Amino acid sequence: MTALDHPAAAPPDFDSPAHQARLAELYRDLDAVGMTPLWTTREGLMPSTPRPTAVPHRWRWAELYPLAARSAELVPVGRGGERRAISLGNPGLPGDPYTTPTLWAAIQYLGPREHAPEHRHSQSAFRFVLEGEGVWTVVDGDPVAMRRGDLLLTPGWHFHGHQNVSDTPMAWLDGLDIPFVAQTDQGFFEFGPEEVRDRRTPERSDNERLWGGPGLTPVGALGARPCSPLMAYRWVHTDAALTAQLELAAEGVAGTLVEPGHAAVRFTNPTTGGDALTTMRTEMHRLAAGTTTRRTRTSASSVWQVFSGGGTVVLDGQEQDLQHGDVVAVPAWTEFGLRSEAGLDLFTFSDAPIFEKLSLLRTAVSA
Ligand code: GTQ
Ligand code: FE2
Repeated sequence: MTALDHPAAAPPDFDSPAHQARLAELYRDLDAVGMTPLWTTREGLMPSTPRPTAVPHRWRWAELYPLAARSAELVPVGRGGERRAISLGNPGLPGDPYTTPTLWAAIQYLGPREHAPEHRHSQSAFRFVLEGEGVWTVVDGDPVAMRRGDLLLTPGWHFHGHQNVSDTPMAWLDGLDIPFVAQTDQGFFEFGPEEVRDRRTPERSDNERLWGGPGLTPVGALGARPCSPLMAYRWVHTDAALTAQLELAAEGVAGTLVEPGHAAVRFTNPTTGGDALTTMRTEMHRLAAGTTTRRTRTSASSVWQVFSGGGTVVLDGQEQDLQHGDVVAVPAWTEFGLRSEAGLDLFTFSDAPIFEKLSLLRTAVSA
């Protein structure tokens, strides 16, 4: 007898009560040993395009700042809590203080003469200064001034503490990869000394003296490093670069802008030309008056802060107006566009370097 001699087995009657009962039993038994069938979960696990739980969201600086100031009246800054930093939690990720699944954006506030103790962690961090001055952040013993428009880096595992040497409070935006590091179990943390070790307040930090010359690499320190050795990107340089891009474009020089009316610079690691930090991309964008950008999507998630001017952000077709200091969360694959009548400067950071390194990053232009 060959296999062909066997009559075909009658197909089971999938709708019969007996079949349904056995199926329910199967699902219960699979669940009991922690087995999950792909056929019931494929669409959620493997969508055709990203389906973030995080939602597009805008926070008003005019609301954030007074709340941070109230925290300073009521909560001291010191060992344990470490920082008077208040995260902007995405409404789509309730219960987690995450701005996107990978990024932490927070407002940090230091009152007059206050200091935040030194520590180090595997998470990478930066500070972007919307307004004010008077705080020095001490990175591995090197005091770095924080002033309006500056981007200050604290790459992973560098000791850092902040001290306000002035008689006025100062607040700024912190960006960290806390959610990415937490969700992948990569967190390491160590306390440093309680007191900020170096209370000098130099105009220029050691790292800026060594690495801050335009296109000048110290020959005694050649070689690629994963993170930028330059800890401060000063507004005077950022502003001049954006101004020049728009001026040159107006003079007819090709290839200076992202698109008409839209200038941008990326903060880079001078030893590689790549991103300044390993896990976060940082950029400053400028829209000339009367500019509407094209609409794009990317599988990176990002956060934007209005530095100056105002305008409108379009997130999956929904418009939100933007004012001084407002912060916007843009989840993966959200259609994103900007518009400004009077001109707009925006700081932004994203998790793009992570996904670029893994060949996962995708970008599309929709209009
Ligand atoms: O300034 O060192 O927003 O360690 C979160 C964690 C800031 C900081 C934050 C931190 C810091
Ligand atoms: Fe820190």
